[in-house]
Amino acid sequence: MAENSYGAKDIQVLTGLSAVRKRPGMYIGSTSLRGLHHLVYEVVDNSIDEAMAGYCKNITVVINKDGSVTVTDDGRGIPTDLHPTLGISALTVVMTQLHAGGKFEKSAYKVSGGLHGVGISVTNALSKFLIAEVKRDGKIHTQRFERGNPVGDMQIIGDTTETGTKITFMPDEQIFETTEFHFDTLSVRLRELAFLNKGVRITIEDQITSKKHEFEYEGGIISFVEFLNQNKNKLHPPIYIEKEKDNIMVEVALQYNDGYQENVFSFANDINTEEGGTHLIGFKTALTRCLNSYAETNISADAKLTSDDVREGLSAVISIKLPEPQFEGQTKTKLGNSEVKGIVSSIVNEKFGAFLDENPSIARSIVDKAVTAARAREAARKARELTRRKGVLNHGSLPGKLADCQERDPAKSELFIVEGDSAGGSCKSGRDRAFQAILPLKGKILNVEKARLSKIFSNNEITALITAIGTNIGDEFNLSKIRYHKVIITTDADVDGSHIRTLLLTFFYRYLKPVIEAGYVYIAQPPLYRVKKGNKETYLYNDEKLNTLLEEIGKDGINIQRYKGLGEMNPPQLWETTMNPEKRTLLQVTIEDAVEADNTFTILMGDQVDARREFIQQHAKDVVNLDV
Ligand code: 0RA
Repeated sequence: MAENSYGAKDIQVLTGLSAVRKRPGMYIGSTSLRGLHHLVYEVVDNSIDEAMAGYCKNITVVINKDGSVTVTDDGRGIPTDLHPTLGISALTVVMTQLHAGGKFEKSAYKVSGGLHGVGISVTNALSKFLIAEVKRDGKIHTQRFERGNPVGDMQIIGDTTETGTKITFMPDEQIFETTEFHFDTLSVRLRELAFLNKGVRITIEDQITSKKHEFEYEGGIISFVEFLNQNKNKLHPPIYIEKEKDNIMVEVALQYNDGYQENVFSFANDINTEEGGTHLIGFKTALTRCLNSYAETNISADAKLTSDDVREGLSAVISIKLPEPQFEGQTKTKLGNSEVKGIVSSIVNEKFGAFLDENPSIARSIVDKAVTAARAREAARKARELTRRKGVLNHGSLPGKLADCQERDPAKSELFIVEGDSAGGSCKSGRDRAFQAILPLKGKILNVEKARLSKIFSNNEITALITAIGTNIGDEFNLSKIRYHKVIITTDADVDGSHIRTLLLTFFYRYLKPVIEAGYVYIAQPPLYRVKKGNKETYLYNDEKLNTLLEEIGKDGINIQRYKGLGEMNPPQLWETTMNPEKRTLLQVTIEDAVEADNTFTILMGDQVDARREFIQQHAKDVVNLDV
């Protein structure tokens, strides 16, 4: 855009985006990894809108070698004609103005506008550069932006018979804490979008690691539920409910498996409502009511199934589309529209109720399962009362083997969970007792996948862990009672160590999920090698680093020690390499992928021997690497 063509109207455009740069959190939630990934979603949401309007079939997302991302679609292309009031191309307006919807509004339920109701201009504002390429009206148009500002006018660079939009952007390191996109995080969300928008083909490719996934699901959320229940023993084929009422479109797919975990995901206008909301409440209410009512008329008159009882072993997806969603809650992922609860519950009541009446044998197996759950819950309650009376889980009586720290402020305290007494001893001697506590756990902790709550409470290693952490679990869980803001899983770099780490993560995932979500769970990174040449020694944390080093300095006169376990390091070495906050690296555990995590745990720990064998064979390479 020529310097002299700026006028008051353009200044207004530019202030719009400088607000985004000044307070990015207001528009994308945060400037952490989560916010970074939002940049991609804001663009993809527009492509999804095109697909839902029937104009687009293929969407591809590529993480480029330079760290930028390219999103391409074969939709109609962003309009490129002169904007009637602003006097600049519509492309420039869409890219530089917040809420450039208005005249361009495409459908009643459009998802673009995303989680925070913004749009593609926000991605532009927070990008070091962005290049838009639009194929439309027989021409290829392009325009470059830097930190939201156009760098020159839109150009026509060629002819084409195709239509579509290609957006390449580089996140601005002045804005984000990190600018490195995670393939897995993007992949999970894009898969979700492919489930929620049946028929769209979404491809994601990482040119740095050469990973590539393609998603296309003709079954929509039915495919989603099948995916959630893969590798599980299903009680019946998925049940699908669909109905529109008062301009609100409700879709539900559900299927029970013979396990105990609940896997229910809810969406409003394709946004994953992680904090739930009125649609989820409506669903749960109706589910409980239908099953109680079926049980009362057909099985026993006094069925008293709770909502928890009917959700054991349930995998379900609730997806609603509504014209004016209200998002509330900490992460703006809780649906607030009050009218939705009644609409969803009446639709589920009607349709699921009818399904049960028409399918008595399936109805029977679901009710039987819920009744068993109700009994188990009662038994668990009794067991819990018993342990509470014994004082096992009471605050104040810390486990005997916990070597606690002196610090009392949880924000400054760290807990190392260490495998075995001998490693525990070394860590105890190596630590800084002012703020570091050590809890040694014996061997393999209880396999939590197969155990019910009542059994978990009677396992010594588990109760020691729960008491040390301080939050309790289940109904009594209270995050504010946490005793350490860093709970660090410290296991050996071998097969056993990785098994114990998986078990601990399973336990955290199932019973202490908010502790992971709060960012309090970490994995320690003990070194794999110590390389000594003369009196110079270096610790190395992976095989690649070792190879690089050996290439650099050659093998002559070098002493390499491979650490099989923490026990092989003396206490000062442990401090130096693994525990000293100044030197160590910790991996923070996140629940980026509750679905994926659930699958891994299920495969590793569940009943399905074939799936487990296959998983272990597929990952055998990694396991061998760990145990050279
Ligand atoms: C405004 C209006 C129309 C389409 C789009 C924006 C649009 C935006 C993006 C962003 C990525 N891909 C996109 N595809 C389309 C409607 C255009 C029309 O009416 O022809």
